[in-house]
Amino acid sequence: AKTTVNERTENIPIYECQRETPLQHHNEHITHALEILAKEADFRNDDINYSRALAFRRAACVFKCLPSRVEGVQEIQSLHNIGSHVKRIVEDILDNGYSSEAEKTENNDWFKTMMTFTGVFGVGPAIADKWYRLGLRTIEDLKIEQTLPNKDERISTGLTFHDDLTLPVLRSEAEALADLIRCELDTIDPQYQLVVTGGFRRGKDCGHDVDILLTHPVEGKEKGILEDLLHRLDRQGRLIYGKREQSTWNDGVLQGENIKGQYLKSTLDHFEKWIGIMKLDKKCRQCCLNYGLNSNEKQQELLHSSLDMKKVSHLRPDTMSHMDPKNNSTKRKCPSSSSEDRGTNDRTWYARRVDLIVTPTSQFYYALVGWTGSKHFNRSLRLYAQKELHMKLTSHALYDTTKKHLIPANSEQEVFKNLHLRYLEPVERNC
Ligand code: 8DG
Ligand code: MN
Ligand code: MN
Repeated sequence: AKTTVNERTENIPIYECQRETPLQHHNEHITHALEILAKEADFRNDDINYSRALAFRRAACVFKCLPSRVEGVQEIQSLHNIGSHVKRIVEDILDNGYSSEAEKTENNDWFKTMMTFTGVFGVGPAIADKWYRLGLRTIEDLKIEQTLPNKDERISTGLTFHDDLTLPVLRSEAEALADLIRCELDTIDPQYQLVVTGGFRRGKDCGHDVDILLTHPVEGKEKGILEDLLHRLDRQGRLIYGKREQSTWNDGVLQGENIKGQYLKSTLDHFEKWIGIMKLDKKCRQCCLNYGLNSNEKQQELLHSSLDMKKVSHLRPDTMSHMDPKNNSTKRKCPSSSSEDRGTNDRTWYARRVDLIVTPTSQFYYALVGWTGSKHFNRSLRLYAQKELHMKLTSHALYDTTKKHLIPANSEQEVFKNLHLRYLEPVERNC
């Protein structure tokens, strides 16, 4: 007999980290609307709306892990994390094909402007809202308004390279960048290891940046690598802008003043890192057809207008050596450095957002889980650790607050084991 969605889903575990959330799922028509409403709540930037955004995201996550498309509202009656507001939204979608509330939000002037402005590197909801209230609406408005963004070098760089930075970074570019850095590291000390984390490690085909984790098997030898590496990249003329942050980690951090849950709100950690913008040759963009491309229409358009389609990569994430920290890649030939800046249109490179993070080897696997994400998955892990195990999880460590000691991990599997959770592959952490 055919089982109903109810029968198949009533045992969905409470925490997102206890269940598989694939990249592609069956309820995009619902999650799209919920994510718009979550975004809008985020933009409002206060405690009440923080909770509202979380509620929309939690609900969206439930729909992402359902085994089939929801066709009737009775199917979701017994699901947890679906409140009356979300039920009304789903009902509207099932009746009319779309959510009038989400559509209204999408067409709202403030929301549209907030989307545009927070899309600029270095701009958060507070600044975006300030600009909105000054009557500014478009990127052009910001560029003309000399006084505002130029005060902040980060924002002015974000504006200068806005077109590039809103062009999605492709997997082939993440690979090329990793090759380039791998090559430099090899000449310094081949024992240095790097792994591409973030969305690419979760199987995404494109993203807003490249997140790279760096480490060395000898504790302490990771210190200084970033300075050395950045110096080399700078000499090649690859750095456009960047801010290097020193490590602020110490043993006191893990007992954590924020144990009450404040740290759940923030993804910030204490690693030495570089948050910046690099030049990457245009020829590094190769279309990747293995996974379904992001449904976002703009991305589709951009993909097809500006891509070199000659080479189509069929690499899946699990076949890529960079994505597996244990698979030490063989030495590669250094790709040639990018050519000189020759103005905007005929230049040979794109500006790309890059995060480089340095971790001591003892914290590597916690860092790997943290920097693989998703952000919501991390939040769920941390909440679960705190509520169910009385432990504090960060991107640095797992700390048992009762026994007052650290729990080490020598693999990602061990991180999950320490948390008494079934292991989830990175591609199953897309909540
Ligand atoms: P995208 O770039 O493909 O659009 O998405 P993403 O790769 O999932 O998001 P991200 O903003 O690049 O963040 C990657 C992960 O890094 C995310 O799960 C949060 C995590 N993370 C930490 N610590 C920190 C931190 O200090 N700052 C930031 N921005 N992210 C951090 O574990
Ligand atoms: Mn990323
Ligand atoms: Mn990032």
